[in-house]
Amino acid sequence: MKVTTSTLLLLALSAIPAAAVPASAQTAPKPVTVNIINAAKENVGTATLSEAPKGVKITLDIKNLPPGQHLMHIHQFPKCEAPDFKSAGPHFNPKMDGADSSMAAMAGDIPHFELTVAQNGTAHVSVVAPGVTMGNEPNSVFANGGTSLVIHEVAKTVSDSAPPRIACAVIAKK
Ligand SMILES: [Cu+2]
Repeated sequence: MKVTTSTLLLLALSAIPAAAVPASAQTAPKPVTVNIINAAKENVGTATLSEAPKGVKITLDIKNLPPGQHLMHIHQFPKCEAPDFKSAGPHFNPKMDGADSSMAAMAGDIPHFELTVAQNGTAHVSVVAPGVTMGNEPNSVFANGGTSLVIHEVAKTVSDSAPPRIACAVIAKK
């Protein structure tokens, strides 16, 4: 019995380092929290990006935005120059390898999502952007120095162009 017990103890002890630091924890990107500003350069909350099984989960903690529905996308450049945020460029749409790339939605799109801001100007919601990653891929939100999260005035696309941009957050590695 004595041998068995000490053998078990040894096994248990040797298993501790592997259990304490799983391999996935060493390679998974850390969540990144970015500040969102409006056209007046005021802080209107944060977005926390974390790796999801498929895509990047964006958790929004919004204050002082106009109530109602808004479009939100990931745009190409990590630049939020108020008041129009045109510096953020077009939707993030990296060239991807693979036959299906031309058929795919743009990486920066967040399909079937409208950001709903309550009457008091707040929103607490999370959504997964399925076309992006937080790794080293061309469609990573950190590719080419980063991207940006852009919130539009309304949720309707008017005559083929996106509505004005009312808020923006730079997404970049710190
Ligand atoms: Cu957009």
